[in-house]
Amino acid sequence: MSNLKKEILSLLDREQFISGQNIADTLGVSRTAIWKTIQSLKEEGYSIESVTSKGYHLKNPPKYLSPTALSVLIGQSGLFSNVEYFTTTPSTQKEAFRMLSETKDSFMVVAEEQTQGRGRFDRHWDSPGKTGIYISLVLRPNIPITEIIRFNLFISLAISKSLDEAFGVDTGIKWPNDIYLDDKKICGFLTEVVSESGVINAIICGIGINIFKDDSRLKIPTATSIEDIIGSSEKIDVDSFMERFLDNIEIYYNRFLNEPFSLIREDWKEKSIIFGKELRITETGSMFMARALDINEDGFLEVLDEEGNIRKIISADIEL
Ligand code: BT5
Repeated sequence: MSNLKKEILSLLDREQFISGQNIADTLGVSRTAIWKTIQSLKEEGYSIESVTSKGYHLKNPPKYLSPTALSVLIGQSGLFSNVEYFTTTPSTQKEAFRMLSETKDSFMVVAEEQTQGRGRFDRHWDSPGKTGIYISLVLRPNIPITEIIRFNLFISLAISKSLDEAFGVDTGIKWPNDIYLDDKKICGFLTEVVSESGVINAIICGIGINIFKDDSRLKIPTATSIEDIIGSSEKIDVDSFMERFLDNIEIYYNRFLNEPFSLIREDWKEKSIIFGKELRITETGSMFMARALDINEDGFLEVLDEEGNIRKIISADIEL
């Protein structure tokens, strides 16, 4: 990502104009270079107004994600060292796995569209272009693999809070790996791990979030998007969401590394939508009805089945 783009973006203001000469002097580059870079930012979706004798000002950020803004955020991140951005790719998970050997750091893969997006158990994840956010986070904790179930609890809270803060909604967590809004799925994530001798080498967490309306999603009656819920795309600012998201991922990832689940248990349960309901649970092919009792320190869900037995579940499909 061009540094000049980032630098120009940091100088452009929503309220006032800045002259091309002023930008050129501040950054020590030619006015032609400024002009070219502004054109390139416009192609990325930035609405930049230029008025003779006044200069430039930022009217509106792009409607969808901007690779430049994302790269600025990653530059400020205490967690990720790099972001790999694709306009289209088969799957960000696939790319993330491919890149594992290239670096020992934590990084992110982001795509505007996935042609072979996948869910858990190789199910399909609908990923049409510029209507959702498709991300794979690669994290490198040096901890036992048994900790991974707890990871999902912390990460689900980070995603849910980010959506609430950025879009003024009230999402719910459907254990183990869905985020719901108004009884429909707005986000799904899957956590995969590479480990050696029982110690995690990399967590590859793939997250798909539906932002804008898309007709292809109509075939999935359980799916919804932010635009579907808030009724308009006007107030949707994807870059601001990414800022909240990266902050929260960093906060909750650090909490995951340093704190027991008990410290976020009440917050998590408040966001959970599975308690107090009759659940249809499918676990390794067999189905049973049960009610959720609690979530334990290790992230196992405890349920009471119809025969009165308490069962501990690690991962399952749950229908409400
Ligand atoms: C998940 O799987 O919910 C995890 C989805 C993870 C997707 C991300 S996107 C970035 C990264 N790269 C990838 O290739 N994948 C990850 P699961 O619990 O198995 O849910 C899959 C089911 O959700 C499907 O069988 C559909 O019923 C439904 N579904 C598919 N696409 C959807 C969408 N866009 N929104 C809501 N529901 C969807």
